Formats: sequence, structure tokens, C-alpha cells
Amino acid sequence: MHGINGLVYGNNQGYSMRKGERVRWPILGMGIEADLHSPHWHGATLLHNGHCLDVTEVLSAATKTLDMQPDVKGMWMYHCHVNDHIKLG
Ligand SMILES: [Cu+2]
Repeated sequence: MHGINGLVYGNNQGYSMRKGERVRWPILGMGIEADLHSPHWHGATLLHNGHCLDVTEVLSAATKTLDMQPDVKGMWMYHCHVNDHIKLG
């Protein structure tokens, strides 16, 4: 199983934020050396070490801190792009 904030199979109820709000995303990868994750934020971009992105990679036992300031309203998907993580929840 693969989860976000400990929740699997689409049980995460989502995150809410306001347009223009400064949001910090701490990312932590867990698992074995084969567990690479590629979180993807639809609808907004983030800054990491001066680079603008909407998808990144995170290895097991690695962390990243990304900053977001949403500039549009809406409901956006957030998920991992690794195929078996999508299929297994
Ligand atoms: Cu993943």
C-alpha cells in the first residue's frame, strides 16, 4: 500500500487553502530503496531551491520542503505518478 499522510485508497479528504495563501509542503518518502515517489500537484506550481515545478521526485528516507502560493481558485488533484502507487491506492 502507498499513502499520503498515512491514508490510502483515496481516503484522504483533501487539503484546503486560500488563493494567495503561502503554503509549505514538507515531503517525506518512506519505504525501501525501491520506493521512489513522484508527487504531482495539479492546478498550482511550487518553488523548490529556486526552481518552479508541479511534480518532483522523493526517494525513501528523503525529505523536501516546497512552497506554494495558489493563484487560482478550484479543486485540484494531488497524487503520485508512479503507476503501481496509483493502482494500489
Ligand atoms: Cu508514490
